Formats: sequence, structure tokens, C-alpha cells
Amino acid sequence: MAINLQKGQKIDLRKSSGEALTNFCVGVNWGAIETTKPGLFGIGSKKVIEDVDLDLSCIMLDQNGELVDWIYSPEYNAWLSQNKFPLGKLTSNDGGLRHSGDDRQGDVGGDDGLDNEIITVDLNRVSNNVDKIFFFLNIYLNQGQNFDFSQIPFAKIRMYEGTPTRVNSVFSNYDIVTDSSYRGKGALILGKLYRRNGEWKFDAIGDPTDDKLFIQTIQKITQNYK
Ligand SMILES: [Ca+2]
Ligand SMILES: [Ca+2]
Repeated sequence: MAINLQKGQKIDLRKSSGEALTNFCVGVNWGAIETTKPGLFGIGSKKVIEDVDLDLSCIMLDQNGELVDWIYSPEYNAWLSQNKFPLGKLTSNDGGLRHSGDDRQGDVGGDDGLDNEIITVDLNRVSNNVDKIFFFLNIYLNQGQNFDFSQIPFAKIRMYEGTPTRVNSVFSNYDIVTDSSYRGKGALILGKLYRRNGEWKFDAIGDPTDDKLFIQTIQKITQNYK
């Protein structure tokens, strides 16, 4: 049975068999905003699809809270380079975490049952100096767009065993849009994997923030969540 996570809930990464969960996917599933508008002269109606670009990222901190590695989209590298920030990449240096790539639209025509951005985790490969891995989500607004989490038809996070295109067994679910505290917010600190007494655990932080850029979310995490 999958665990339905509540904000702030801390869980052990143990399957019902008692075995440690070490290989899994952290996936976010969401929909594009679809509305029906009346046609010209009020004749008929037409469907308008507004793309929703969410970006799932993570950063790795050591025991002292220092940033040691990161995964975020390389799509922003030109801007990152201009502003002297580290460039985006989709794989951690130790190879323990891999991102499936940027989805800029969300599901059209309802939930397709698969996650749109996924970070595949192999905890056995994570470098010994990584003590915490924070996952976070940012809304990227294209020019002329203005919406927040409450307007996205659905947005859910889950941890599951499988691959980006195959879900074998869901370990935990976390429904974002039903939480009213996410109204008007553009970013969300989802949760962290952390080491405790030689085992990995997960804390579903679930804190929304006003950040417009993922760089701001990274700064917030490294300043306030060590
Ligand atoms: Ca995206
Ligand atoms: Ca989907």
C-alpha cells in the first residue's frame, strides 16, 4: 500500500517487506491548463491549451550544509553563465541521480498516468559526502503567462519503483494542488532525503515559496534548511 504523505511527514525508506528502498523514481505529474472559449460571433466553442512548464530539480548538501552537487535544467545555461551561476545538468556527479529531461507542457487531455519529470535515484551510488538531497519544484512562466499551483488541473509527486516510462510499485504519493497554502505561490520545496544512523529517510517538507527563479529556491534551501 502506498503511503499518502502529509506536509511535514517523515518516513523510513522501507518497503512493506522490510527491505530498504534504495532504487526508486521521484516523479511529478501535472496537466496543462485547458479551457473552452466561445468561438467567433459566439458560434460554437474552441479549446484553448495553456502550456504549464514545471521544473523538478534537486540539490545535494554535505553534513555542514554546503552545496556539493545539483540537478537542474541545462535549458537555462545561457542565462546561468551570464549571471555566473553553476550550469545546469541532468545527472549527479556520482551518477546516483538522473533527471528524465524538461517537460514544458504538462498532460493534454487529462492525466496520462505517467510522471512528466522524473529523477531516478540509486542511493547505493550516492557519494559518501552527500548527507541531504532536497527536491524542489518551480513554475516557469512563459511570456504573458500568470498562474500558480492552484490553477494547474493536477500536480502530484510520488516515489515509486520502476522507470520513467513504467510504474511497478508506488511507495508514496503527495498531492500538491489540493493544498490551499499553495495558492499564489510559484515554487515548492518538496522534501528531502537524508541520512540518519546509516539509513536514508524522507521528510515531506512541502513548503511553498514566492520564488520566481529556481536559483532563489536554492538560496533559500541552503540558507534556511540546513
Ligand atoms: Ca519543465
Ligand atoms: Ca503525466
